[in-house]
Amino acid sequence: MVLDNLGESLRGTLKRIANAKHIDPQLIKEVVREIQRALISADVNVKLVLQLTKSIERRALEEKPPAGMSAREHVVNIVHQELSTILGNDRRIPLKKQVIMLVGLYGNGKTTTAGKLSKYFQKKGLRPALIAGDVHRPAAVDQLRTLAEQTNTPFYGETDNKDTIQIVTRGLEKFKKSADVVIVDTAGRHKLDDDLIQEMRAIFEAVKPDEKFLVIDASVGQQGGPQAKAFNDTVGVTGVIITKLDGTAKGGGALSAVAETQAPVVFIGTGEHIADFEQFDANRFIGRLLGMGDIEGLLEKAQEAAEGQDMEKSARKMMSGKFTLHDMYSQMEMLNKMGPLGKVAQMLPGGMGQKLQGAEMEQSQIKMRRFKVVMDSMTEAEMEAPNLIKSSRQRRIARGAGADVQEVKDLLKYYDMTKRMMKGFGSNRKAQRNLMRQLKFQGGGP
Ligand SMILES: Nc1nc2c(ncn2[C@@H]2O[C@H](COP(=O)(O)OP(=O)(O)O)[C@@H](O)[C@H]2O)c(=O)[nH]1
Ligand SMILES: [Mg+2]
Repeated sequence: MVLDNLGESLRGTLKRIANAKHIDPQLIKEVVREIQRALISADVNVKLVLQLTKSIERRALEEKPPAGMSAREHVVNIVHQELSTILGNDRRIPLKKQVIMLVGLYGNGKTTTAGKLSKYFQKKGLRPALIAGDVHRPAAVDQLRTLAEQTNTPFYGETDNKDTIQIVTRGLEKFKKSADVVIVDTAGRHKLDDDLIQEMRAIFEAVKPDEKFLVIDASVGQQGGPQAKAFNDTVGVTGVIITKLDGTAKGGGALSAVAETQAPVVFIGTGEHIADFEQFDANRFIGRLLGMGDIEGLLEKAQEAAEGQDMEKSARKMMSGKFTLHDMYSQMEMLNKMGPLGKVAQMLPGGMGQKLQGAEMEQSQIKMRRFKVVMDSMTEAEMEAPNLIKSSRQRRIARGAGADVQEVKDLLKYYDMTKRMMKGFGSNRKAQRNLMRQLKFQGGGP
């Protein structure tokens, strides 16, 4: 696996957390030190490592685990989140008709990557084609032709022509109809010099590629950062492909340094063979490093724990007939989260939602937002027992919310109506089940 050593030490560290009887400051300190060691030996920038581990330590000591999450899971989750911020910065390439150009320094893996990309798109059901735009070395055209044959990809190249733009233009014309994704390989240099910049710019202008991928060899380590930045600043890249992540201890350096430049990593190369190539998904990548089978599940759990449980609890409470302004408030938030009001309203009894349409719907959404502002200037006691709110309190609340008294009255009227409706709803089993199912589906509770 990529970054084997890093992964091994991180997994070992997380195991310690998982096996610990309790999470105490001493353990967290040790764990943080281990993570530091692991990252530094994977060549991640020392300053970055210190920042990251400080943040892990602080959060692990200060933040309370969200409801439904154990202290251990919480710490693991923090480690994952913080690692994602330094190694993660990905971008998904749309599966559509497009022209992709590969740029980068000599020997970094452009031509090989062209072949790998072709295979990748084939697997996704798209028709790729390859164009050889490296005219400086005769062998380059043959190298790409061989890759094209290996992958059964239509190919265009000219061996006795030095005019890259002419070649590429002809190639594009040839594949206009017959290919979905045209991949253009280009020449490199030993460094990013004026000649290379000129050539890239001229080709960009002629080709107008949808994607400009910079190919970087992971063994440059932290130098990958300045390289990505230099290319990005001079010609603009839409994605970075980091190659040779298989054979180097410096992979962590390259990945984190590139992430820092804000240029998104789109693919990684993990070997010389066509198949040694994968889409870069920061979350999954880190999950694998940490040896977590279902990191996504854990992340979702973290989010839902915070939101979902409250949602379901308050839904049950509302239907039981106990219904305060607090409940109405969270109900409004819940409806917001559940998306289009219309869809939710349709689940309500008596089809009362179906009458709300277009402008009316918008109106009622604005009104809800206003209501929340009004409720924000109520006291706890008033929220719990709205019948306390007589005219002098109404005036005070209105003033506090920058509303007029009528709005407060409207809110109270709406509250009464909702309360009555909720009671009715509570006795309607089928609608109840529907709502609970929907809450669960939307990410509510366990
Ligand atoms: N181990 C490994 N080797 C790679 C990878 N990608 C490319 N290479 C090798 O790197 C060398 C240079 O690759 P090439 O595609 O010709 O680079 P270009 O000059 O940028 O076109 C070749 O020997 C490739 O086999 C990779 O992901 N892993
Ligand atoms: Mg090449």
